[in-house]
Amino acid sequence: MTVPYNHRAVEKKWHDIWEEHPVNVDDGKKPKYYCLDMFPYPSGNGLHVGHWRGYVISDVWSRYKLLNGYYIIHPMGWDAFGLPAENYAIKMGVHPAKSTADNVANIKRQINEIAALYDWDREVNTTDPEFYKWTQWIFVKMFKEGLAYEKEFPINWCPSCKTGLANEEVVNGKCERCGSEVTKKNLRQWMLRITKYADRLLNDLDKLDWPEKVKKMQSDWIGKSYGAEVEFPVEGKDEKITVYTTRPDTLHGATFMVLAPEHAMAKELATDETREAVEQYIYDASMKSNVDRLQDKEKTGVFTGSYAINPLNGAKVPIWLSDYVLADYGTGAIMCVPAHDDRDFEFATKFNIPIIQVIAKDGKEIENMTEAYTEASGTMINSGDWNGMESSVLKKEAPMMIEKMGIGRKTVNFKLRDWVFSRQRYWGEPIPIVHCPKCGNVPVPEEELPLRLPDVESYEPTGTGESPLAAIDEWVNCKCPACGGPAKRETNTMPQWAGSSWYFLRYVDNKNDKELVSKEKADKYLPVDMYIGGVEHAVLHLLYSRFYTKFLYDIGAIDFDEPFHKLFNQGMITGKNGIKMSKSKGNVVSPDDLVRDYGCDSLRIYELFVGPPELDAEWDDRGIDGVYRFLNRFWKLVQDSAEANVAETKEMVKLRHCLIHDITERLESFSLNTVVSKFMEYNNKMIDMAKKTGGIDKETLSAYVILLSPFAPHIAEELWQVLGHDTSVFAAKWPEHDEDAMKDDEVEVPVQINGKTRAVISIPVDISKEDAIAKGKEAVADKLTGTIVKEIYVPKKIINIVQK
Ligand code: ANZ
Ligand code: ZN
Repeated sequence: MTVPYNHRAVEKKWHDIWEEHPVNVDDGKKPKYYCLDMFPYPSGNGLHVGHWRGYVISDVWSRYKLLNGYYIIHPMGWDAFGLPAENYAIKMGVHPAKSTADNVANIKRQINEIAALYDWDREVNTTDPEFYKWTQWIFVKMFKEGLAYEKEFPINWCPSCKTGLANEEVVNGKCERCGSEVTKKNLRQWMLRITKYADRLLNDLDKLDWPEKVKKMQSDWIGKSYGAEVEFPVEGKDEKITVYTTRPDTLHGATFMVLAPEHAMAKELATDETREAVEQYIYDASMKSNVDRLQDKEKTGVFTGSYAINPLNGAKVPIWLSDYVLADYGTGAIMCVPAHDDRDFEFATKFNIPIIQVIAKDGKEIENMTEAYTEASGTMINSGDWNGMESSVLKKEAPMMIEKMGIGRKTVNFKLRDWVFSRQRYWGEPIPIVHCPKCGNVPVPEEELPLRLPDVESYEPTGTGESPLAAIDEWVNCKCPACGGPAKRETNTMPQWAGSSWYFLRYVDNKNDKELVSKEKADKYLPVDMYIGGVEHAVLHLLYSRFYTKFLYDIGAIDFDEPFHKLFNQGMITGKNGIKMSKSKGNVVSPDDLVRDYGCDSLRIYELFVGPPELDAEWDDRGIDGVYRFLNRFWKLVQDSAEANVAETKEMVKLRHCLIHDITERLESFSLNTVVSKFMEYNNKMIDMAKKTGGIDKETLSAYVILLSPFAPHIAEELWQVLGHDTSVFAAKWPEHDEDAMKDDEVEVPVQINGKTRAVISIPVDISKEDAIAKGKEAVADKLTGTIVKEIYVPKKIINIVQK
């Protein structure tokens, strides 16, 4: 009689044993493998099955590496500063520190149910002063290096969160957090000069083993473009307007010029007749949010009344203002070539501005243009000296030619902007700067860090653009660290991204109070080998982390300049019909009940079985039954076989090596859902085999158990014991397959007469043609009634006899 599978008993047993005897230990000899999860924000909703999926994927990968002889760094922590905790505090009157701690406790309990290899000794929490001491330390270093600076300018402002936002936090013109439309507000801000790293952030993408999609998103975000600045004199004035263009080849086709309404010269270009309309237009544009401005709607604009002179051919071009030109890109002014640019075409059509073609597609001028011809391919026309040149060639050479003519210069532009780094909110790291009337901005001395976040009575954002910290006089008023005179503390806090930009470094040395990370530990354990998390972080967190890592490399704090060698983005688990799981939609599936009813092992496998790990998948609880049945059947097979203790057969050996090969290959390519289906397929094969042989040999079952152990660690550990092993399955070695053992000795081939299959026979794979045909004829002897005219044997495939 075999013991039935009782997932609760088995899982509880091994949970306790592993706690006493961890399976992943650093013996100082094994190579390290650092497998990192994107750490969670401890929200009050707890984890749903979608979060679980990512953690299961990373744990499977970690355990696989463990079985391949590595010591695994697999830490977990909390990204706990930020708006949600603060908004919750405002609503419920609970201190964010308290609600955060409660949420951490709950999620930690849930995470523990995954039975992942997390090493809780390494835990970090971004809101812990011993952690944010170093977040502040990095800021002070950046300040000293001139990378953190103050600037007043119109920033993205969320009227509902009452705080400024980075460009990266504005999605389609809406606040990434709450979905409100983002407006503009003039505020004094702390900025980080990430643009200084633009080229390195772009070029070093080549070093990374990341999904191409994410690399592309980053390079688009950095947005390097090559072009020229061209200076257009203003008619009747001593001034010039510089435009930025990526298409200097089209310079002869510029029939007007457009300035952003915020351009410094916008107002002075107005004439008496146009002044009123120009000022109205500038005012209206300043009131519009970026969504309104950038959305693809009908173009608006106003003619200033002034003209510029095309420096190449002396043509007079009217100067307009329009909000489709952005103030903070290039020079905030453009030359417009309606024949070859879509937006310019639309604008020119609307305002009746002439359109001059300068590139003849396939050598012909287009009659009745209905849209711009935007490709840089064709022959130049209407372009003076440039006529006859190939546009693509000219595009590359024109910047140099323009420079030689003294009418402009070759330039490079980036879309990447400096990072708006202050938030007018309470729940974040205080920016460690003191404003002294005599000395200006003075950083808090490094030995005085952390600068602790004080308690406040009200977390309400003031809405004036000041943080609630501004209301605490005894905190704000301080002594200048430089001159000792009266000074005031900076009251803005850091954005949520601050802690997450470097937390992965701290895990390997989280108790060090002297350094962010010691040289010794950094050398030993860093950088991250595999990073697993959602794709939504492609340009925010993943770009910031790279920037921080490069900065820390530059100041000698670490000696590598890319944080994450390999990246895997898991897809999202959604509710029915692809709807994102959320409390408000009422479609959140909690893992808790499933763990209770089916066990951790079943849920782990089912999380992988729902679909390719990189794709989104709809959750449906019902499928977990099938996984549960699979584990039950496997359990019974091992129990029965262990008792029967049969010797291995040729087929069992072959199956073993095929299994090892198939599982390893799929695991290596991260095809985790097909790993699961392979396990099921082999399980069925073994059960069928066991019906004939009375059981499966121990070596085959042991290999199976090792292969299964990263996926279903508890049942694997239990069955490993049942098979008579007395150490942990995780101390075993990942098995290797033997190509020869996988080969078939015999193959089944159809025997055909005149192309019709009459029998199927089993023959040795290396049989000679004569023998194969002889055997074939024997099998269909009674049907061979005519004269044989041809005998064909396609090795391992078919025998065909042709008769008349
Ligand atoms: C003339 C021209 C002719 C252009 C043509 C394009 C096609 P990227 O690749 O994004 O750098 N531009 C420049 N500054 C701008 C601003 N502040 N706001 C809006 N548009 C701006 O694109 C650069 C091109 O975008 C520039 O090249 C300019 O238009 C426009 F057939 O100049 B082009
Ligand atoms: Zn001072």
